[in-house]
Amino acid sequence: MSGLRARAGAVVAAVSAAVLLLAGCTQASIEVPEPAAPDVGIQLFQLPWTSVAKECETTLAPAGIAWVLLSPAQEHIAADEWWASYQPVSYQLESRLGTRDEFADMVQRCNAAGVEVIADAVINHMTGQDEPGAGYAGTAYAHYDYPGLYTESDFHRCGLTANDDIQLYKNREQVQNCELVNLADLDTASPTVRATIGAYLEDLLSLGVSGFRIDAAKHIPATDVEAIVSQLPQGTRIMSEVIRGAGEPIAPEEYEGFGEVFEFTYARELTPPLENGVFSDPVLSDDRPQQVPSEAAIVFVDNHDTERGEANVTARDPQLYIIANALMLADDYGTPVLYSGYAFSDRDSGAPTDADGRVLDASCADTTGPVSDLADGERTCVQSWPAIRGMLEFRAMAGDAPRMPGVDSGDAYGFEREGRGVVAVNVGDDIQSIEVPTTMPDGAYCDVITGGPDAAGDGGCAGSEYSVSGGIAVFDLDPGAAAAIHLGSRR
Ligand code: ARE
Repeated sequence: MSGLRARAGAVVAAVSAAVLLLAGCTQASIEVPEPAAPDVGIQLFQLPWTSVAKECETTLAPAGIAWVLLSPAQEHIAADEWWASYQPVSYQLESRLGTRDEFADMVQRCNAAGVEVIADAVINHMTGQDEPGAGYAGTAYAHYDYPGLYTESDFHRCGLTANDDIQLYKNREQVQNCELVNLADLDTASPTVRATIGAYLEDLLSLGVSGFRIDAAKHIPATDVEAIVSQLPQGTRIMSEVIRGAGEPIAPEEYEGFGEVFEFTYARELTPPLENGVFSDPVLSDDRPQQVPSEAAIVFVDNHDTERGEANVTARDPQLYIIANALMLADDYGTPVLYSGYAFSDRDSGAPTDADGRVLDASCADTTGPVSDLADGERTCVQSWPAIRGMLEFRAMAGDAPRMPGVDSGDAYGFEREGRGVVAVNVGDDIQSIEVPTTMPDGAYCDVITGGPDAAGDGGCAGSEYSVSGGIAVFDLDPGAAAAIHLGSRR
């Protein structure tokens, strides 16, 4: 926490200095509010612990990112595919992403930099292989071998009765259809299994992590997840992965009582207008009938599953990706988590490894990108993109200011965070002008997506400049452009 406060303080100092520099300019100086504490997270997919530590220090903390979501840390099957990480064989912290010591050092360094760590906890299942064998990375099979491993709860999800359960329980062939992609389901109703999972989560907490993504939470009854996490210290952050599915009986709302949930509907509603140019409030505003309340929602443009599946907008189209992320970061719904992965042409391909199967270190430059023609395995490094950095600043400046109704003009769309900032995007093929009502003071503002105020501090803009006059912000946007101005980016 102290790191977060220190960082917010540094931003205030920088902004005040900028305001002082305005003396002598033609624009009257304005009072710039204190930026809000960072709340945005980032998923660093399949990044080794040594590299995560470095990113916390060199890119995440400077960008004002509050927390990092890791890939699973558990010992897992030996396989080249990235999803080997989701087939644990033990609760030891030894994986292709690093050793226990490297994990502990990473958490300590991230925390020291003011970045909290959220571990990806795979507690629904162990590996899918029937017998321990040569395919395993390690030798600890104790949990896989538990009697009562196969949960009855998943049978109920398949519409089976208790009697069916008893029969099916004995027949591995038949139960497989009720398990998540043939993975050996843990009996999370069992006190022994709960205690073992609890001990694993406590172990991670003892190393300094702040909370957990509960992988495949939808496949664990909410009461079981609650029973496990309620034993953890107060303040442990819990983010359940419960993919909302049309017509499915298990919904994220069941998991809201004891933490946050990933709200998959957000991206599903955010991205179609970006492709067809038809924006309609309130789809992008506060009134979101298909979504959990804002305080329970973790929102994202894509993640490691959806960039290989349902996501229409990913880093493969950087321009549209910036637009989507800009709208998400500018908005007041949910807690955003950015996604930073690697380029691939085969959905199964793991991140590049050394001869021993350990994922290679990778680091992102200070501020650069996006690079649109990445080779397979190269990292997208969204945390380094100046556009993303600018939007994180915008979000800090917007604070808790209300999100005003959106306006559209042709293929352009924009909205204000009342009195604090305005964002506008153009998803069409032509230059588009859009006027967004605002209560921001008249003046010339630097667009923070194309670089914000000049680094030289001479009152100029590194990129585009837009003006506010008489309660209207006017943007002339190139095809595929996004723009954002805020009180701290006034010239
Ligand atoms: C792999 C192979 C399988 C094989 C299995 C066992 O791909 O063919 O049967 O191993 O040998 C990841 C990969 C999987 C991989 C698995 C284990 O994505 O391909 O299987 O690791 O190595 C549902 C769940 C949701 C889950 C998604 C993938 O509800 O929880 O499926 N997401 C998490 C992680 C994944 C991970 C797992 C869970 C498993 O984020 O990365 O799988 O730990 C609708 C439904 C959703 C459903 C979704 C996709 O939207 O509403 O419930 O999500 O479709 O099917």
